Amino acid sequence: MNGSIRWRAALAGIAAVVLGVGAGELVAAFAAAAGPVTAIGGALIDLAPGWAKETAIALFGRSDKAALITGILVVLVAVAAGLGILERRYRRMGALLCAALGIVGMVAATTRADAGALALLPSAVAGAAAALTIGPLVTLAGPTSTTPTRTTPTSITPVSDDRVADPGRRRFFAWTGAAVLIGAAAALGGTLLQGGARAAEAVRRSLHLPVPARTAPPIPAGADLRITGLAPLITPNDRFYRIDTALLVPQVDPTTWALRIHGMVDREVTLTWDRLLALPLQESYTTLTCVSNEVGGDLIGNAKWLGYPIRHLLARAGPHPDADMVLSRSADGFTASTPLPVLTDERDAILAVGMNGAPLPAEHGFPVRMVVPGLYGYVSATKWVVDLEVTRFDRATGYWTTQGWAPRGPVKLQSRIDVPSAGRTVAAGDTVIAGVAWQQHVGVSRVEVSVDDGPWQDAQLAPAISVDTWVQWHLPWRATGGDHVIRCRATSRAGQVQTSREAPPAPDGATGWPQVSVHVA
Ligand SMILES: Nc1nc2c(c(=O)[nH]1)N[C@H]1C(S)=C(S)[C@@H](COP(=O)(O)O)O[C@H]1N2
Ligand SMILES: [Mo]
Repeated sequence: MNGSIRWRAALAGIAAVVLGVGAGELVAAFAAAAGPVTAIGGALIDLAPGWAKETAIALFGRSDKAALITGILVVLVAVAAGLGILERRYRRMGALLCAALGIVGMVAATTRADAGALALLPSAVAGAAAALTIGPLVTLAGPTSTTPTRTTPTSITPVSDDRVADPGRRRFFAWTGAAVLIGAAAALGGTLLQGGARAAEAVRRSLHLPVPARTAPPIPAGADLRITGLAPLITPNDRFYRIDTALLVPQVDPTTWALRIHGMVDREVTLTWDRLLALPLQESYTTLTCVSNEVGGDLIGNAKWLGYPIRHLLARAGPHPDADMVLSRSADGFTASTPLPVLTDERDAILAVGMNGAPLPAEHGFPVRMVVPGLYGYVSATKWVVDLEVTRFDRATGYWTTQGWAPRGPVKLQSRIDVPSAGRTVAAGDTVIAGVAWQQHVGVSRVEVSVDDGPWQDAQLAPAISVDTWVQWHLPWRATGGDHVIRCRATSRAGQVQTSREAPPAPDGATGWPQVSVHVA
């Protein structure tokens, strides 16, 4: 057997596995999941008997995790070399075993306590990348043992000649070198990105928000009707809708976070995390809505926010009289255009740090976001906010406005039927129709329901937390057999009746009456 070809096959195996692991670690950073090596390491820690862990700690101390990772990498390199040699002998065998290694990583990933929806992805990608590259790289290494090779005469060709004359050899080293470099760069990049993510998450978890200087008034009795199928009055953080342009949730370290207020102001103001937390923070309930919400849609949620009024910060900066807009900008470059008067009037437009008693979840803007009652999120609710530029609507444009959406986005009067849910079969007899209605910062004074185009009947409104939140409503209904269509419409505290005119979400919010079809058996 040709020794140098065997070495190259081993090298090809290593290169393929390095590329695979690198791809896996990079994907891990974007999938917010453990990389293949970390997943296997974590599973090994769980599987290892107590004495082994203690020995490792005794031997390596606080470097025990680094030692474990190093150990895994050494074993992986040895296995990879073997796979390359195998692949040369038995075509596809190396590729198959690369895929099998990927599956081992996937199984390991499922055992992690923090395994998310994308937990399997990094190892799947790693296995696939290695399996796909090992064959071609081994082919470049030289003729396989099954391919007829020139025998004895070439074996005695001087090595130096071989080096100079063999372009295949150069191609092999170019490709393997490229695979190793790309894999190593991806692994490094992925590890750094994951490290950043973990650092921000660790800070978030260990964080204790200050006690509010002003707590929210208690929720009125009966505000939450607790009807099965009806959206709860307060939306739990893990059920709160999420809308943003961020493929990878931005990881913002609060200790280095700063907000700059500048533009058409008398003096620039910079706020750090510590100084923000030292301010008298206040709680407020505000319902957040997305302009993309269809009639009947669920891109809406209600939470208790903790934050500091933006108007006080703007007052410090001193906006110029001819300014009419604040362009807020996030750490990842999203921008929103908010009318200046909305941020300077008495409403609870805040820089929020807390959501339902916890620090903002990363995907809802940790460490700091804006919450502004009365405006759709795209023109007000900037998450991961780092910059407020006082400017004018005729000088600057927010992210979605450049995509054709309206520059200003006041929330439109809307309502939704949650019970009975659409398409359901309902048992005949006494039941209930229930839902929510909202027009933040205006408030809802009435909701009416019509069954099968019959007369409008007044639903009973639950007490509202405030005009800044949605309100629940219900109406007893004696359901008779057959198919029925239920519609509703709200009236605002300003006396406006929800329009029946149907409009799509673009450019400034959907309108029309929600309707639900049910079958009563
Ligand atoms: N940084 C950033 N902030 C953002 C967005 C975004 O894409 N990036 N989307 C906005 C939109 S369109 C909405 S509706 C709300 C949604 O907030 P949520 O994801 O916390 O529900 O965030 C707003 N803030
Ligand atoms: Mo939105």
